[in-house]
Amino acid sequence: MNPKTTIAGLAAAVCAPTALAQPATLDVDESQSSIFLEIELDTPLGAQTEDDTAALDGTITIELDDYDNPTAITIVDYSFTSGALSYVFDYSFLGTVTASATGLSLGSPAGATPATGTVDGSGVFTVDNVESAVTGIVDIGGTGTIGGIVGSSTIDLSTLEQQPISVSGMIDVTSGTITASVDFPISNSGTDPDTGVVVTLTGSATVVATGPVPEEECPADVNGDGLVTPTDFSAWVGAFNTGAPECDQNGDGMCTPTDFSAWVGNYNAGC
Ligand SMILES: [Ca+2]
Ligand SMILES: [Ca+2]
Repeated sequence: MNPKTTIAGLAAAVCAPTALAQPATLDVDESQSSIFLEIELDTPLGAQTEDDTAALDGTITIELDDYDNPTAITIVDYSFTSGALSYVFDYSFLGTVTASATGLSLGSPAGATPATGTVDGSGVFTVDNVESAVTGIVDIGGTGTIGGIVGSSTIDLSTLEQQPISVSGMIDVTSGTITASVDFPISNSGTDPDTGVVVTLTGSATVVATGPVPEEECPADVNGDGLVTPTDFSAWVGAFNTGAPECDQNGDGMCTPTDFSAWVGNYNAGC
């Protein structure tokens, strides 16, 4: 049998730029991304709140159900790091407390489950139950009476209880480039066991990240010329004979005769 007769009459299909759902890794634009962190220091001599900001760097990996008209977004993982933050709490004649936050990072804990949310027609999205791990060291020290009360304490943020967060933002796909503007809330508190001083952290990581729309997978285009045509059949036969990766049309990791009917199916599906 001439195998080409098997597929005779199938129109050649040009691979459209629509991508199948697959993850896209976006780079954080440090010039547009920052962490804002407020520290409330609750001491027997009163509570005070100070804030500071620093640039943020890192990556975020997302997946859109449709890179042309997304209706769902999955946050696969993310990892952001910031520069040091510093705080001065002025207790007037009672002295001064200084705090610094170093080694700050915000990201998905190891083994986190990707979380999915909906995207509306204008690209606005919310994703709930995003697992979050905040790490970093907050060092606190002081002078005068307040310094004596607060003492010198170190809070390791990674030891505090970590709760899943709701992440919101805006997604835009233009000319093959994805731009995500995302707000990650930060909320945590810790108590120094020796002094009873309560340190509460509140803030957010505001991230603008960009990256290319992932390359589409087009398994039927075995010869990789960007077109799905009957010549891909002979290319598939060649891949079958040599056991090349392109032979595997059903994605089971093996090159077997069943991949022939899978190729026909992929051919008919186009790209
Ligand atoms: Ca081809
Ligand atoms: Ca296979």
